[in-house]
Amino acid sequence: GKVRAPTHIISTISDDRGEEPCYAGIPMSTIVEQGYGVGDVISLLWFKRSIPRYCTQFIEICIMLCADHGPCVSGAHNTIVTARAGKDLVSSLVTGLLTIGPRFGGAIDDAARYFKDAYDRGLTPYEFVEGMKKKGIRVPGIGHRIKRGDNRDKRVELLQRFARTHFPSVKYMEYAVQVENYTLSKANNLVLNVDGAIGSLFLDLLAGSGMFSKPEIDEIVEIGYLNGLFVLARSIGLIGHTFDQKRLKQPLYRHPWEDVLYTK
Ligand code: Q5B
Repeated sequence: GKVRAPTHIISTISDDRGEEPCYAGIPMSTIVEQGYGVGDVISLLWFKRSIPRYCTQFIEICIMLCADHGPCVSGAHNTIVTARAGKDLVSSLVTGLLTIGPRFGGAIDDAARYFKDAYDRGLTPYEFVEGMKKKGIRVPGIGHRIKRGDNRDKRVELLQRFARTHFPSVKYMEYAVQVENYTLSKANNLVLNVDGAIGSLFLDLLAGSGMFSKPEIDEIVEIGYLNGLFVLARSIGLIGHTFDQKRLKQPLYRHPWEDVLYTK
């Protein structure tokens, strides 16, 4: 029989060899003519399948409400400083993206991992939070620099409202809310933040949609797909900040001496 020479690359998500590109087997003409959205494209290329409309709508809402959060956050600040140093779009974008991590925007995967583990093991919020404290680990998805118990994050409320209306089950999100109730009893800044809301609700999407097997859900959580949502979304805002600085012809940024504590 025929012997296939081993290939250097294996790829399973898209195919550009035919008349038109296909995403997870779906031809581009179908994607365009049947009105697929960005949520569908993300699902095809990341999860290799079509998922129900409420799920792709949820993905699109995550993208829209994480697209930007003003000029003062770590990512936008880096991008603004870089654009003002005269650097190009890609350099300005990636310097902002590089700040995304466990403290800023990149806590979604860990929030999903820890909430899932705690819920699946039946831990009470007290056991979960105090257990994390003993290990010296901050609860991912909890806490914010400017949001408070009496000044909640509207983005979190919008996600919760959408999910409560459209998802068959929101058990992981309700668990995250119970955790928030407990952390808020300790300090007013320990709210469920946007990373925690997306992390817990994506678990509900994966578990409740009937589109993913248990091993697939475990793999998605283990590999860490969900920070990708923040990276993708915030790129939109960071690109905007780059154009904004260039349009405004802003000069080289230099931090004021008065705002530095020079000490020995
Ligand atoms: N404490 C977010 O901290 C922040 C605790 C905690 C237990 C916690 C912190 C944190 C986990 C990571 C996370 C996503 C660094 C945040 C985002 C996107 C954004 C950003 C934007 C956007 C804030 C004061 C006291 C200390 C701490 C304790 C704090 N967090 N304990 N679990 N999770 N969260 N990140 O205000 O006894 O005094 O030592 O790491 O989920 O990034 O808009 O800005 O869209 O761009 O600096 O929304 O919460 O508070 O460090 O002064 O801590 O609270 O141990 O206790 P802060 P700190 P103590 S959303």
